[in-house]
Amino acid sequence: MDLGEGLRKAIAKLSGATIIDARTIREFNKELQRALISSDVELNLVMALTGKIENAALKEKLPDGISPKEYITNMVYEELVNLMGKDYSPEIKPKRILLMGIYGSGKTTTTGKLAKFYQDRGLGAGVICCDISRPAAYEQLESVAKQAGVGFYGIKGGKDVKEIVSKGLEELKNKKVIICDSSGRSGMDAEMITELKEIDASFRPDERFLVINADIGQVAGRQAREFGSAVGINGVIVTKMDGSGRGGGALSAVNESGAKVAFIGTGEKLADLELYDSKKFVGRLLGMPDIESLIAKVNEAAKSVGVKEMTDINELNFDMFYQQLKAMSKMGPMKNVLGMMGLADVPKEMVEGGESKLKIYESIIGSMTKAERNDEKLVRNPDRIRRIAKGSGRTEKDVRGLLNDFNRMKKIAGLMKNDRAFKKNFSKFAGMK
Ligand SMILES: Nc1nc2c(ncn2[C@@H]2O[C@H](COP(=O)(O)OP(=O)(O)OP(=O)(O)O)[C@@H](O)[C@H]2O)c(=O)[nH]1
Ligand SMILES: [Mg+2]
Repeated sequence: MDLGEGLRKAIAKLSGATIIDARTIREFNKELQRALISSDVELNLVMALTGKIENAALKEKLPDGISPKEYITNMVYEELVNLMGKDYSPEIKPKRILLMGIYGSGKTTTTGKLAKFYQDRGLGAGVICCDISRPAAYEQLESVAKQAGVGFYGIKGGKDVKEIVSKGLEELKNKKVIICDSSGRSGMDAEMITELKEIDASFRPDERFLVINADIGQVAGRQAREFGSAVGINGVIVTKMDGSGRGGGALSAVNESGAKVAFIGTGEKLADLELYDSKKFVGRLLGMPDIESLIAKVNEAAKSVGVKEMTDINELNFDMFYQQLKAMSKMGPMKNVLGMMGLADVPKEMVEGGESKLKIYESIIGSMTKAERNDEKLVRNPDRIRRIAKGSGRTEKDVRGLLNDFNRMKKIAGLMKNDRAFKKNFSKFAGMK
């Protein structure tokens, strides 16, 4: 069970509660503890958090007009945000960045992701291979750099990091952001530290990041401390947040160590890098809509299929609706998209149902005339419904279903800016409540 699922399960227990009594809060806390501990959050932190919740929930009077569930969810949200740290916003300016970390933590992949991150923001980027330990390190980074479309420098078989750095800086002198990838080892050792210090002295980085695999959970705290005192770090990049059940443990431990989480890696692809924002992270875990990320994703997908930006919701017609459906299918798996909408625990059948619904609607809209696509009122005519159903090989009920959804979408789009209303209405739209 992942952390989000556990937390939402705990919160679901409060659904029917009309008052917060000691028993309710204890049962809730037990679930909360189980979820956090199974995600490898340090025991002391877990106990402190649930203790705080118990105290506050039993002492404070419930404000008017708010349910126990809303009240406690909000408290858990605030406490988890504290536990998981802050947000990070890097300065978008020329700089040198050094990445370090133990073997296999994701340094080389992240070097490429970061280079792309800055290049996408208008700063030409280049990477230097200072991994002199692993045989294929040169080729791997070269290929990553090529994919990212950024500059690359390395010396195949080279063993002198000082030489690599000075030649690399010369070669990449036209690049605004330069990122240096370094060797990994199975643990912190004297050789690694010496090598890092040598790179550090000639590369003179503005930022040093420790790359950590989320799988190591609370050990991340110790690692951040060790690298911090041996070489000095400006922050931590936690990778493999997509596959690890221990991400919560890693994030909270890094925060506890006093280091900052700067980015998180959420997949193997170059685009799978996110600026860390504990509010967003916790919000997603608790099933709160992440409208900002959703809108960014929608815009990105819309751009990729050439959808015209809609300025007035009344302009929405079937052509646009069709384009939007196409864009939606480019936004990635329905499950992730629903997660951002705050609907993380939608049953599997419904997710699949949603996916096949898109296909049905595509075929129905494909059978409409141009006039019908522009004017939804025409499609309300029973003769036309019959004809469109026949032409698309669908039922008349399917066509009427599309009309309903189209109209609901029109209403919802108008409400998109208001989180709560959006969530409520989206749930209605998707027939989930
Ligand atoms: N799912 C997932 N996989 C990742 C992520 N980041 C890296 N990986 C994968 O993890 C593996 C190791 O990544 P590398 O970038 O080679 O790690 P490294 O730290 O450079 O490894 P060494 O150079 O051997 O120390 C690769 O298979 C990557 O594709 C991530 O955020 N999510
Ligand atoms: Mg590497």
